[in-house]
Amino acid sequence: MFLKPGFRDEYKKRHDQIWPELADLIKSTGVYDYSIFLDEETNVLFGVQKQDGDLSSQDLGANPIVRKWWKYMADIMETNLDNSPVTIPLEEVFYLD
Ligand code: RM4
Repeated sequence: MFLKPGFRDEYKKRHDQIWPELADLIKSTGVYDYSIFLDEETNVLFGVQKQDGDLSSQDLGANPIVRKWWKYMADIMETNLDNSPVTIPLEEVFYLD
């Protein structure tokens, strides 16, 4: 994902105060160990999460809570026309168990 420049503190603040209903929804989908890291040089947000199932947090766009969150976040992130964050799936090139 991509943060608009200058919004590091606001992005962190909003996630420190994540809506309980959104956190509950994400967890109930089977997503856990979910972190988002920011590269402050490029404003790239790197999200990594484990899934107990087939769905990731980005697959919940039909849910009204997620739609509301994406709209809330749209002023500080690069988004698609439906307010979903622009994302690039990454290829795993190394894994050590
Ligand atoms: C991010 C973005 C993601 C969401 C997390 C909680 O800023 O909106 O889609 O999974 O927040």
